Amino acid sequence: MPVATDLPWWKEACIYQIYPASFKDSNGDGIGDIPGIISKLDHIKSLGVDAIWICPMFASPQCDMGYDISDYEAVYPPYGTVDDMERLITECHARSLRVLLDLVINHTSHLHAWFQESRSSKNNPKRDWYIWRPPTYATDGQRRPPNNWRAAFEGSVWEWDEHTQEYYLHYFAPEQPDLNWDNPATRAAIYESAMRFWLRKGIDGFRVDTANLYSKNTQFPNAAVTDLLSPWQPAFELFCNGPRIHEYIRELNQVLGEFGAMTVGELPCTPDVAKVLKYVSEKERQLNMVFQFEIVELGSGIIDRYNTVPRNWELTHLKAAVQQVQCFLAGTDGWTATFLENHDQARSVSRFGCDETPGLRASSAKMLAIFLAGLSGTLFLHQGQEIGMVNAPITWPISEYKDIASINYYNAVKNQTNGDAAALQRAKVGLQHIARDHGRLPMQWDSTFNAGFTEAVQSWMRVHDNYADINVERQNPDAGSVLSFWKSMLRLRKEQADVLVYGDFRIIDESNENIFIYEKKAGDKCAYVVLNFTREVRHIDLHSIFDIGQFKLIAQSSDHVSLNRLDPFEGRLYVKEDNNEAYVPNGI
Ligand code: TEU
Ligand code: CA
Repeated sequence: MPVATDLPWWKEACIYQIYPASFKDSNGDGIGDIPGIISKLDHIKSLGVDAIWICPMFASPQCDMGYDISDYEAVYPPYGTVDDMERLITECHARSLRVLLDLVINHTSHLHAWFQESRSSKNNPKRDWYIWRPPTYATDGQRRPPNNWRAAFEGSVWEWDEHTQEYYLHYFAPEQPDLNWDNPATRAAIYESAMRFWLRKGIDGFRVDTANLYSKNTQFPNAAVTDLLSPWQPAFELFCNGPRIHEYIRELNQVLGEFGAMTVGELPCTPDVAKVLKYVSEKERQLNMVFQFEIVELGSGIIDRYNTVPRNWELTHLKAAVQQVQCFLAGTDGWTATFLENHDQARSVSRFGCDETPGLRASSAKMLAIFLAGLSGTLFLHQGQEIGMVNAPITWPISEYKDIASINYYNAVKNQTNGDAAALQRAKVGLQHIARDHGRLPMQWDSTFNAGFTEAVQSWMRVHDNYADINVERQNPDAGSVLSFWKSMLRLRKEQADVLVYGDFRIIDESNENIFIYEKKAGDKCAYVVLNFTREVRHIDLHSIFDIGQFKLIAQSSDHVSLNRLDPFEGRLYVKEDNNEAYVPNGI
């Protein structure tokens, strides 16, 4: 059984993600801000979480909502000031909440002083801080970029610079030029400006953006042609896990070590367990844990993420993906991060549950809470998930979508099809299902105008029409609400941390496409999580699966439990206590 003092704080933690633009507007300009976050810390604390992760609040022209940073040491003025951030850190620590910031260091904004210098001339001392290449020429004499890679937000990864007659590399938007990590001076400047500046202010760690993208394959080989309609080919896999990546991440970890700070890194396109372990194994000293994408990418289009339809996934695939992430808990010295939502994802109720009626929405939100709270690893909860917020409805026009990825995808379809109405309708269906916008809708605080998010008439992003039904104020006093359910699940997760946070995970019914049952085990202690992932009543013989007489039902999403009959989207958590001494939870 784990002993409290041996454990770092973050293993048993639940970390609450805040999207600053959409959390709480304190001054009526329609944009969330840091004083707004401070005003809601008591709500966050009341959930029973241990830390917050704030998405980028740094100075930025906001081409990609702050993931394009023009000054790491300044705050985006509509969000507040560095002083506000210092106050936020103090106020969090006063409530025993730790603070993680977002570390976006694969690229900067094109307006960052480093890039402005770099692009000013070929012999500027910072020229080599970004990745510049001369053009190539096709047989017809046309100027061509060095290769055929498609950027994450459409178009080529290479942008032509008239002034110095070279291309620069950008894996994301042209306004997000990639830094050259092979240059030691660049790395030193990143560590100083993006990391130590904030670590010295007392933050407790970082969520590390695109943690496996920094090291480039400088040969820049062409990607295989899979999209015949476009000159630019999907290449994200070729962006990842370059030759020097582990050297860089280890170096980054040394900087964090100076401050005892923790990390959770994003690890896209890396399903391979051995490869993941290279990053998260304790003896490698690289990252404490990573976000893997196998679960949240389920049902995404292959060539174009948004080229898909609702519920385009099978439960057996979800099971396999969960297995792949949970396997780090048994027999490795790694760790894992558990999540279903973030600011790049649609709402989990709309994707994995059902948002069609208030009843099914609430049941499936609770079922998903049991599902997540039963899984091992560090748990991440995205703002609004605690009240069961759902995707924007299909009736909203495309103009309500503000994300650069959504807009660029929609425009690409428009250009490729000459504005074909059916193709555009399909694009909208895909976006309504998995656009990043859904996780960015304003937080629903109460049933007053604009959900109590802002007093402005115009919120930066439209508030969901359902805010009078789904909001914090309404759910708080209601013992049967999704919010109360999440609070009780987070409490149970702490009480049963030995088996729920640290236990070994095993799928019981691998081939069942309707019901997901998994077992958690830690020594003599054992738990079973039983989840109906369908909108129909399902029958099952639980006796044939485990000795139910020895187990206690400690969480249930339905009001009435009938042993072998599962309501639509019903979830249950059974635990068999061992007779050992009580578990000592890990304090801050
Ligand atoms: O996301 C990086 C990333 O890999 C995602 O684009 C991911 O592939 C996608 O969401 C599919 O699940 C990070 C940030 O989270 C995102 O908001 C930024 O746009 C991006 O980096 C660029 O900084
Ligand atoms: Ca504001």
